[in-house]
Amino acid sequence: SDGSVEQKFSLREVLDTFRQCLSENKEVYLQHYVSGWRGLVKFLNSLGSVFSFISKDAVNKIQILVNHQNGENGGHYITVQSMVKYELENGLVDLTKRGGHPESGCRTLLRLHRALRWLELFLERLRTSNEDSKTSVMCADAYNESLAQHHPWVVRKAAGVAFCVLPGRQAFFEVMNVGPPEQVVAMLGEALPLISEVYQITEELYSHHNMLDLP
Ligand code: 1PX
Repeated sequence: SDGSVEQKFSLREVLDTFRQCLSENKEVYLQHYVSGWRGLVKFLNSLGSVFSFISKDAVNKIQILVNHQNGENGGHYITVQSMVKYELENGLVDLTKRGGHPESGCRTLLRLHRALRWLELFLERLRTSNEDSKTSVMCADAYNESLAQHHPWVVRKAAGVAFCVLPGRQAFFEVMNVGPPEQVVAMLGEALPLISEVYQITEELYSHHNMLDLP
């Protein structure tokens, strides 16, 4: 809002939380992962209510993870690695079909993890785009290459409609509140390797435990 003294939302801070995600021995801190997503959801909400069916689902998943962290077994939900170990060793994950554990941390995080791949692809397209590039097209291409493969037709259709009302590249860059386009591009260049590393580490962990298709 104009004239307000409160710190303006900046995507830079959000992407910085992904820097804090990695521990020294390359484990992924759940707390920072979750706050990264919180910031992204805030950004999404600032784009308008057409996107609320998307942010609602993300918020729901964030809340499930937060509940695990604050629950009586919260001590096991410090890193993604410790969460996976704990839930697997205690039979808390539905591995082949949905059953007694529809809200396991593992299946919930997997949904955000897949969305992180979309983010990585989308941001890379934004980074290398030019003034004539269309955000809707970049977003749809990134989606089709990643998340769409895990979504039923009706969700893909709704997502496609939402992409069409994305602001153009210039307005989009302004909402990011990072500065002039060159600065946005530079920030993306810094943030992308971090996001990519977090994604890669999680992907290898899930693949190692055969959990890439959790129901
Ligand atoms: C500078 C760019 C920053 C943009 C930040 C945007 C943040 C986007 C946050 C998206 C989070 C999406 C989480 C989706 C998780 C999911 O796949 N859920 C589905 C499966 O869950 P289930 O529990 O049933 O197994 C669920 O069915 C999802 C439904 C909602 C629709 C998801 C559409 C995802 C489109 C992602 C692209 C977001 C476009 C934002 C445009 C900027």
